[in-house]
Amino acid sequence: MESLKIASDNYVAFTFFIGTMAMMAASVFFFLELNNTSKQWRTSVLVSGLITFIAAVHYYYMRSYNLETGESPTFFRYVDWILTVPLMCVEFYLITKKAGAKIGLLWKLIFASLVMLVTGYVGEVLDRDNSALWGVLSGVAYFYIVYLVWFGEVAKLAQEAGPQVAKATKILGWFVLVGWAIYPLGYILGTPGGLFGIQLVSDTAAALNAMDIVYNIADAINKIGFGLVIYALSRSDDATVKA
Ligand SMILES: *C/C=C(C)/C=C/C=C(C)/C=C/C1=C(C)CCCC1(C)C
Repeated sequence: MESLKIASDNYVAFTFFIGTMAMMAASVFFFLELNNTSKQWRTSVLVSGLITFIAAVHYYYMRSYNLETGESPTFFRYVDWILTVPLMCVEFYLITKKAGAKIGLLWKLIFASLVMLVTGYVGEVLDRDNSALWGVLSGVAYFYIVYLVWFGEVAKLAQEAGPQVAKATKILGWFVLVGWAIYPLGYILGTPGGLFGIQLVSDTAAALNAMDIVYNIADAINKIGFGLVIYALSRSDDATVKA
């Protein structure tokens, strides 16, 4: 156990701590609810729990890493995203499966998410001088996911899967469009070339702090909120009729 204290003005450490607790609590909730979930939705709710659980473990590490070194835990952050974002893609596949979603759709979503995250990592860590370029590449993959969910295959299948799935997909679409857009904002704050070469926060340490706080808030909204939408779908009427 650490004996390191969190200073009362250390908002970065504070959000890492709250993030750990929130992810842990959400995981316990999703896992315990599995018993009262209809068979048809059990895998989806299980995946919601896995997403918050993986995040909880990473937050636990990120929290102590940040406290001990005072640095931004970029590596753990990206490992976490590389595991959890594809799982969110699995959720889109699972809820549209009953309307005939094919495995190819799942691979498209997963591939786009990996391109988005790998190029982001390169820009944030390996080639910071060209972070604007990598950010743009990452953004292209991001908008492809937005397109699939809002207008492409996911949207069409969700319509066919019935009103409850259509409604849930719409809400998840907002998460992807608005909730996920918070991350590029963090990237712009934290990298020198983030916004086409303009650095918004001039002091590097302050910029990295701002980035961590933005990422932590975004994770809580996106991982727990996303899971709760799936949970609500599993509780909606037409979903349980067939159980
Ligand atoms: C639970 C974690 C989630 C939902 C993480 C999502 C991350 C993104 C949508 C990141 C996107 C990025 C861009 C679109 C451009 C700049 C680089 C990234 C990786 C921050």
